[in-house]
Amino acid sequence: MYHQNLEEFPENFLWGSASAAYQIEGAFDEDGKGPSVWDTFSKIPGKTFENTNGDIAIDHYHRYKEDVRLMAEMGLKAYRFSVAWSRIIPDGEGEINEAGIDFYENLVDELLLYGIEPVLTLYHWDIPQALQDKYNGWESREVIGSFKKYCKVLFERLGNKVKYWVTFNEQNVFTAMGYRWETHPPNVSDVKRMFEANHVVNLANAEVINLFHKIVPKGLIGPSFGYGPMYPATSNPADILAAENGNDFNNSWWLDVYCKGRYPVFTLKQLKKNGIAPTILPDDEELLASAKPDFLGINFYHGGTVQENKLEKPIENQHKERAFSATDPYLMQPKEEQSQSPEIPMFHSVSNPYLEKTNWGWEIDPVGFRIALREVYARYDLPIFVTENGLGAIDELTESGTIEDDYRIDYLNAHILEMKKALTDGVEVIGYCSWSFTDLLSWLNGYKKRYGFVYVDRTEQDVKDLQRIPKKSYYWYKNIIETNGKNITNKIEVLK
Ligand code: BGP
Repeated sequence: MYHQNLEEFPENFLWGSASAAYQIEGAFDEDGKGPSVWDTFSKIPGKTFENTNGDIAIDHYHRYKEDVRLMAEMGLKAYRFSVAWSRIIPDGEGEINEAGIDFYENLVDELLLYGIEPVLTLYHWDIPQALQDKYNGWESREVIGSFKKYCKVLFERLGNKVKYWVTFNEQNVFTAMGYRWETHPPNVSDVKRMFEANHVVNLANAEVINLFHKIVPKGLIGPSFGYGPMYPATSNPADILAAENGNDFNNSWWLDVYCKGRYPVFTLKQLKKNGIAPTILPDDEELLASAKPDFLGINFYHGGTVQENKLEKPIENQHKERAFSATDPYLMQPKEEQSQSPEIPMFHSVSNPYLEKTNWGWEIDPVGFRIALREVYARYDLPIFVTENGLGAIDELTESGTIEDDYRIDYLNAHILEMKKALTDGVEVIGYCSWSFTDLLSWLNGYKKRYGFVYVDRTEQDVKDLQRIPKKSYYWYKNIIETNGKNITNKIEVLK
């Protein structure tokens, strides 16, 4: 669809920015906080870039007022942050830690003082270590009750101040990284366990959405999903089918459950065939169908391109040693190997020749952002809140003390322009949070990979003074907010 004129953003559009507790707070054991799985996992040598961890991070816990002041000076309309469960209930299910609640209440009050809408994420990957040890974390249904207890505390204490709530951040990412690729806690590689844990998270998501609607009837709640459109590598119908499979496996597997209350048929059947489908009890279906999110949070970084899998070779990096051949069809594989690669008969991932990549190899795809917004809106018919989008890059502090991050401005401008087109197409987008406001700890890439509008002066090993320095992109976004996106055009004018 080509539009000669783009519609303006709605007056109350939530121009925001996002963060997550472990990536910014530090104070990992202060004021009664218990350890989370990330406190433990990041201490395993070799798991993170230069063994970085969030013990201090950017010390937001002690400097939140300074950070909020910078948000206010920028004119930010919304700020998405996450609550560390183990600050509120240190062992995950027992005593409530008032000091933890106070911290978030103070943060919320500070935001409201400046007219910034708080957007609270309940779970951004940091389950208390005690629950991991006692129950095996998300693999046990016991944890659903613990999560409900924690959420109830927040609903009751902050429900009158916070309107927008996110249940789980990128369930697709933390379950895959944690239970399949051994790159996040709990450091497991087992797809059967991944699908089981994922199902428990689905149940927890449904339970807390229902609980929220009872306790905070005027609030709005939804999950934040890491969405990527799936492109066929060619117009060969076999590749189109592969892209449909890819979409089913990578997106609908979660979004259908959130919004329709059931798993997509084809992927579920495939998993059952391989003996790796989750255990779904009769009451589960009723629960999943009963929970209705008010909006969908969409995090957008990149999509993927796929082709028919002729079973001639495995998906890149998936089978480290084993090679497939045409005479060695998938169904002849030993059960254990089949179950480790559920995608193999469905699609095969390839690189997209039309897209450039970031320094970390992520495809840059602004048009894909518009496609993502349209696909999600058309399929689920819910307002969309973009809860993350941004560019991870190496930023240099110049001798004159500035950060000239024009590449980030280009990236954000291109994406916001496509969002404006999606809006003109007819998608209901209620807000946009860039990732991230300040620089912060990248889960696996330390402080080298930066996303913020505000530079934080520290390196992996040297905490320095953690000085906050607004980058060029800070002033650019300030202007975008001031003009409610009117200056988002094909021509970039950087204002300072
Ligand atoms: C998303 C996470 C964020 C953030 C972002 C950038 O998946 O929700 O928490 O980390 O990705 O990721 P990275 O730091 O790995 O580049």
